[in-house]
Amino acid sequence: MGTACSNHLGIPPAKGPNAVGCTDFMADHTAQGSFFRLYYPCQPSEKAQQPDWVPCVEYFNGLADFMKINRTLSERIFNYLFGSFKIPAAVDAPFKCNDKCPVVIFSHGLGAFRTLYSAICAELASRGFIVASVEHRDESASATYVFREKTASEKENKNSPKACSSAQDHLVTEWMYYRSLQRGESEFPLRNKQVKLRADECIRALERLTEINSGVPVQNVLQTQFDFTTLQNSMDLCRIAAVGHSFGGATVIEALCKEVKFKCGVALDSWMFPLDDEIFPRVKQPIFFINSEKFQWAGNISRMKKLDSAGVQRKMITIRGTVHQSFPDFTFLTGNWIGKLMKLKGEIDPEVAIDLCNNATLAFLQRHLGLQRDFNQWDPLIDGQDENLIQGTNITVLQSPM
Ligand code: 8U6
Repeated sequence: MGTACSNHLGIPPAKGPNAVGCTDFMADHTAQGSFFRLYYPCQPSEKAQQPDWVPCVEYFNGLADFMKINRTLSERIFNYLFGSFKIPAAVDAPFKCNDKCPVVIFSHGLGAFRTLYSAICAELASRGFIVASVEHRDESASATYVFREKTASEKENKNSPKACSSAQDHLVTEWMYYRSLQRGESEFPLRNKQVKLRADECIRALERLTEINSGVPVQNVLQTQFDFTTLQNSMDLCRIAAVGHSFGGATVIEALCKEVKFKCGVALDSWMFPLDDEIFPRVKQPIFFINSEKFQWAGNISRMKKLDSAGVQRKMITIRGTVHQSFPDFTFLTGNWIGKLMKLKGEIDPEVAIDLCNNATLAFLQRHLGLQRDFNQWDPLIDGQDENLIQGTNITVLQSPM
C-alpha cells in the first residue's frame, strides 16, 4: 500500500493502563460463521508490529461502491491517502491475564466494516475489556469476505490469487460487497431483515467467545499467530455489553432484546429506523444513547424515547460540534478542510470528542456491569456535565402519546 502525506494524522493511541493487542478471528468459513477483530489487553513490547487499519484494497473498492464513486480512481486515491495507516495496537501480541475481563461486542455502521472503529475498541481494551468488533455479512458492510472450497481445477493450479488474509489451503476468498437499495425497493423490509441478522451475528460472536473461554477447541479459519487457548478462563461472562454506531446502534437494541446475556448497551448516534416498534417495550436492559449534534432528527429521537420506561436506566447525551462520522476512525485521518467538506469532521477537535464518548461509555459500563474500577470518575459525563456535552438532546421532540 502507498505512503500517504500523513505526518501528523493518525488514530489516537489508547489512554488506558494496558497495552492493546489485536487479532482477527473467523469460524466457520461461510457467511453463516462468525468474523470479528478482537482487541484485548496484551503484554507490552518494544518491537510490536501494528496491524493495517484497512486490511486490503477490496475494502476501498467497497467504500467506493457505497459512496457511488468510480472504483479505479477512488482505489488509488483511497490507497494513497489512507492505505498506510496502522491501528494503535500490537498484531497477535500475547494476551496479558490479570483479572477476568468484561466483554464488549461492537457493531459497525452501514457501509463500514470491522476495522473502522479502532479508536473506540482499542480504548476499551486498554481499560481491561476484551472487545470483539464484528464484521457483518448482511450486505450492509462496504465489503467483507467469506471462504469457499476450491474446485478441482483450483486445487491443481498452484499459484492462488493474493488473498486479504491467509486461510487453509483448500479455501479461496469470496468477496461480498455492499448492496444498495434497488430502484423501487422499499427500505424498511431490507433494513429490518438486516438488523435481525446483525443481532444474530453479535450473539454468535459471543457464543464463539464463550467457547474460547471454556477451552473448547475452536478453529480459527484465519492463520494468525495468536494463540486463542491463552484466553481460556480470561473472560467475565457475567459482564457483557453491546456497543455500536448508527445501524450498529439499532443492532445493539435488537441484540439486547434477543439475548439477556447482554447486561447493557451503548448506542452511538443510533439510527432507529430498522427496528420494529414492538421491540421498544420489550428491551429490559439499561441503554446509553450518545448522539452527535448534527445527525439527529425528531422522528429518530422519539423512537429512542420510546425505550424509556419506569425502572430502567435510559440515558442520553449529545456531544457538541460532532457529526455522524465523528465516531469512526476516518475523522482522525484528514485535515480540517477536507474533513469538514466530506462531513468526516465537525467543529470539535475529534480527539476531544472521542475521549468524551469513550469516558462516558466507560462510566456507564462500570455502573451497569458492576465493575470495580475507576471509571466512575467520569460519572458526570453520563448526565451531560461537560462544556462539550448537552444533557439529553439538542432536538425538540413533540412527544406523541405511546
Ligand atoms: C468521505 C460509515 C468518506 C470516507 C465510512 C465517507 C465515509 C467513509 C470514508 C463509511 C461508512 N468514516 N458508516 C471521504 N450516509 C473517506 C473520505 O467511510 C462510516 C464511514 C466513516 S456510517 C454512515 C452511514 C450512512 C452514511 C454515512 C455514514 O454508519 O457512519 C448515507 C447517505 O447513508
